[in-house]
Amino acid sequence: MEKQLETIKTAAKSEIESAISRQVLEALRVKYLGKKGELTSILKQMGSLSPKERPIMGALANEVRGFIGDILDEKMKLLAKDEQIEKLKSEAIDVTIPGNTKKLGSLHPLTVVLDEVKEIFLGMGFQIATGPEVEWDYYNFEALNIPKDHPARDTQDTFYITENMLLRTQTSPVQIRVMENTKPPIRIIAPGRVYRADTVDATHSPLFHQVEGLVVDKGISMSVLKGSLMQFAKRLYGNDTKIRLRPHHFPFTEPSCEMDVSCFICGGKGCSMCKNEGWIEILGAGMVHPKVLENGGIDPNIYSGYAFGVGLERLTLFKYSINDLRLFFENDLRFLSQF
Ligand code: 2U9
Repeated sequence: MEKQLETIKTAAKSEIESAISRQVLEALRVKYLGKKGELTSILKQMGSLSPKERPIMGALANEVRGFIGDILDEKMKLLAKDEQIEKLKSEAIDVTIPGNTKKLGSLHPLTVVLDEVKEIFLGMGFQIATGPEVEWDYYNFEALNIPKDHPARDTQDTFYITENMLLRTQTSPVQIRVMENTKPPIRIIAPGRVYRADTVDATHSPLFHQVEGLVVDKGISMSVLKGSLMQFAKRLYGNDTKIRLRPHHFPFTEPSCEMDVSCFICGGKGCSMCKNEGWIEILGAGMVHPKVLENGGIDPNIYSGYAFGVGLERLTLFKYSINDLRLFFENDLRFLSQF
């Protein structure tokens, strides 16, 4: 029996020492110390010993039990510590790994410039007005003094839904609608998409954006127009910007003009941007035609007004020295992410 106990002790020691996990150790505890374990089955044989041998074997068995119990506990602690270290290692955060930066989008250049234009006019007391892109022929042409046989119908050819319904060629119909239901003073800008049956090239697109403006009040004159549009030009292109008005013709304004700004690249000396002119044309404007005021339900004998129209693409091309308007519509991120 003594030999059996020694064998158990040696086998238990080697198995416990080479155990690789706490589950394996638990299994060894059951194997050696459990109710049906090897040590218990030996103790059960004690009855067959002589009264002299019994206490000696009893003491030896207890010593083996204590020994196995101790090395089990010790090994258990050791493995728990190892597992803890492994866990900490696997959960450790490497603060030297570069972070996952989220790519931020940016505003479209047309939106950037439109926001700037809005800000400038809001600062001068204007309100923002909008209206439908699908318009009646009446609001887009007739009310603006462009009857069916007018040559301006050719330069503003558009897409027709029916004979009387079309995609608007300008945002002017918005101003007619505002005049119809607003008593002056009126001070609005109408930004929005407009359409023309044009072939796409570097300076033309069948869809583009306009910002038009309308001021109607008593005593509005050409000098009010000039002062306001000069402020607009200075705010958009810098305080040193100069303007000049050249006579022009539009069916809806009389007198009419085009406004040039001094070239913001060369300051007026002449360069490739201004084609050596020193000036760049940015908008059209004029005093609202009396007939157009009447069409909007406003008495031209009491009120007068000025209006202007500007192409947003054109403003933006100049602002960022871009030479092809198609870039605005192609959604190439190499272009768009620069703004
Ligand atoms: C009402 C009365 C008058 C709006 C105006 C222009 C001059 C003009 C062009 C700019 C570039 C069109 O996009 S473009 O090709 N527009 O030159 N627009 S005056 O006049 C109005 C508008 C509404 C009731």
